[in-house]
Amino acid sequence: MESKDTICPYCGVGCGITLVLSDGRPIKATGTKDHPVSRGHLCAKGYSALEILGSKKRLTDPMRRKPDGSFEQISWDTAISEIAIKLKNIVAQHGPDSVGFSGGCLCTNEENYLIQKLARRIGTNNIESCARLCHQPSLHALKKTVGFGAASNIMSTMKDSKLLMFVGSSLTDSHPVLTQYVTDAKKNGAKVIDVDPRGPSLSKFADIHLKISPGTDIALFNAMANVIISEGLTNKEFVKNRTSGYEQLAKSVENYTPEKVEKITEVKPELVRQAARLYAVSGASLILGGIGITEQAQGTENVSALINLALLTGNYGKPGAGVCPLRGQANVQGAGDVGASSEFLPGGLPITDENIKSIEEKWQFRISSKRGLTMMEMISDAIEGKLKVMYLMGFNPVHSLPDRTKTERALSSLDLLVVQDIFMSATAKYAHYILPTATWLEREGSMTNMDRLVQWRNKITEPSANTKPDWEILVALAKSLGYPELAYSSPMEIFHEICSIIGTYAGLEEELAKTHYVRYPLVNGKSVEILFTDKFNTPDGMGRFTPVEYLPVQLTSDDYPYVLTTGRVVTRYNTDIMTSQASSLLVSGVDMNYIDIHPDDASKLGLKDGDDVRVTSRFGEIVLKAKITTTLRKGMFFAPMHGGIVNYLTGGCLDQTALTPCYKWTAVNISKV
Ligand SMILES: Nc1nc2c(c(=O)[nH]1)N[C@H]1C(S)=C(S)[C@@H](COP(=O)(O)OP(=O)(O)OC[C@H]3O[C@@H](n4cnc5c(=O)[nH]c(N)nc54)[C@H](O)[C@@H]3O)O[C@H]1N2
Ligand SMILES: Nc1nc2c(c(=O)[nH]1)N[C@H]1C(S)=C(S)[C@@H](COP(=O)(O)OP(=O)(O)OC[C@H]3O[C@@H](n4cnc5c(=O)[nH]c(N)nc54)[C@H](O)[C@@H]3O)O[C@H]1N2
Ligand code: SF4
Ligand SMILES: [Mo]
Repeated sequence: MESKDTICPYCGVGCGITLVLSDGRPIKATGTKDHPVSRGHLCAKGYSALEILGSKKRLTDPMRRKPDGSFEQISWDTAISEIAIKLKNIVAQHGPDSVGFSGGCLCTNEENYLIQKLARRIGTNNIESCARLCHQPSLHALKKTVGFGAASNIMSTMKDSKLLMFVGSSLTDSHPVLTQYVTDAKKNGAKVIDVDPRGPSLSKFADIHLKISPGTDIALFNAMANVIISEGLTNKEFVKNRTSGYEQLAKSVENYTPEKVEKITEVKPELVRQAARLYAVSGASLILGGIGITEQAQGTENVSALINLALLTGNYGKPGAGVCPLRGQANVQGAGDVGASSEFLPGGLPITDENIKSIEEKWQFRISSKRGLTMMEMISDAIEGKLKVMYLMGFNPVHSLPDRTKTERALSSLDLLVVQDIFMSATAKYAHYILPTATWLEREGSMTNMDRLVQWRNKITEPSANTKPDWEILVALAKSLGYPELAYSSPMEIFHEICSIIGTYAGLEEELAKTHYVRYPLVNGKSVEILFTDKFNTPDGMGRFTPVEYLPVQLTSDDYPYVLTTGRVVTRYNTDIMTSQASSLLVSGVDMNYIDIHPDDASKLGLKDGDDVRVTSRFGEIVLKAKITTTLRKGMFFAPMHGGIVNYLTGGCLDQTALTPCYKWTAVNISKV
């Protein structure tokens, strides 16, 4: 039987899928044996990925909303020309900053490059992606301290690690295929520390579980730095030759003794000491960070505090060491790299006069020097009537943004909402125009995973019904708007332009033509698995210590005394649009609108398994089904993000640097219905 390789459409692991074909149609998904990251493995979502293709709910034709709220089918020409005319009129009347775009983290690099170039051609930097909602704080911290916003080491480096420290990650749910590397590491004698107020999700593997009080990670990481310094466990040579700012860092953590910090973190001082010693002396310690520490009021500082630990102990630039953000969506790393960001130009360049000039020379049009609006700013501006248009490619904000009531109000206020999607999402229902896109198997292009692996995804079948690839839709719209700078005839042509514009992607097109995947950046023409072996990417080559203080956020009150955290389960993906169409993933009777409750809280509140529970926050009220479990801390509750209603509760608090929402920390009250 014929087979063809592709990549899983879901998470940032970027697993290789080998499709078995019959008469040219894919009939079965299996793991690609020699794939450099997944090594033949897939999780249930990867195996089920084909099931969504045949879904009756797929969008088939462009649609326009009628005054009564229903949708009518229209032709592509009508849809594109009407959108172009409306866009032009609104820009002429209200200026380019009245328009906001979102790239899609399940779309290719080429599609994200196109949409950000289109936004900037219109004259605005209002272009965002889902990165704002998860690892933008990691990006900020990494850029500031080591000068490059991606994983320092690749995932297979775990086998060389002697200590793996997972922080705010539910790896077995969120990146399940990576657990094979944890097993390898354990076989080689590695120890595992898990920092998470729940779980441990890594229960099979964790040697030390620091069941921290939510939102207090900085205090813990500073206490670990305090132990490392006070017990003389720093790598003195590394600190002297490779870093700057040690004195300030040492001073800043003086007060963070494990004993003082216990009041904040509720972690026993002896456990903090054990963790710090293990981390410092293992010889090869790797930090893997999830969004449990970034979707927080001090998200960026959390990541900086972790990088301080790696710099103190020389855990950079060697096998089995480093700091790696566990990126979320299949192409969130790439979307940011190619410029789907309101604060960075392609290549992660800040919006400065010098950087604007260098890109303008290549693009041959003027770029705005004003920082764009972040996603949450777009929502607020839409409500205030300043933002008139949103153009969303593969993004479902009604379900995924905090404070759903506010998001719904914002989208209802727009003069023009265009949604490019494969399904009728909660967001598409608010659209004036819905543009149906071909799925990942029906178009080609490159995707960049959390491992810095740029993979070329082949087209397997033709676009179904009257759908079109995202890149073709954007090229057609640009043509209708009269922008010859965006006239492309293939994804490969766009990829060549990306490689010529973005320094870290330079040379990839030749390698990709040979192998179908290549790891960036190339150094002397070769892929590098370990970054920063002799210097960091900062202007002076030094790793910068960044002192950070723990700031208590007192969000709970008598009215809202409990902490709700939200996250993932292994069989559902984000807003569940796609996974809800895969019947093999659905267990009958299992609904995602539930809430995990500790048995002690359950008895205090008079709740038992299966009860309806009223959950209220400052932003809304919902009803969830009670699920009693011992994996939680007392006074803390967990609800999956997939069910669709939990974001009626979240809102308000943002990371102060990256303006990422604090999905991991909402003050709530709980009662029996
Ligand atoms: N099955 C599945 N996989 C996915 C996704 C999916 O929807 N489903 N989505 C993808 C995406 S977009 C992303 S971004 C990734 C996210 O993957 P992860 O980073 O694993 O994110 P979550 O599962 O949301 O939450 C991570 C953990 O943070 C913990 N946490 C909460 N508060 C705190 C705290 O204060 N401190 C610490 N240290 N931990 C805390 C939670 O208990 C939870 O276990 O997953 C990707 N993979
Ligand atoms: N409460 C709470 N909320 C959260 C989080 C949390 O932990 N808790 N996590 C946040 C995080 S980390 C993230 S990343 C966001 C995710 O938020 P979203 O990005 O809004 O969620 P997805 O479900 O991934 O939405 C992707 C959309 O793209 C569509 N799509 C899929 N493939 C394609 C394609 O090829 N082309 C096009 N045009 N569309 C396509 C899907 O049908 C879907 O509608 O949610 C955030 N929201
Ligand atoms: S781990 Fe992620 S990329 Fe791999 S099969 Fe599962 S969802 Fe797909
Ligand atoms: Mo994410």
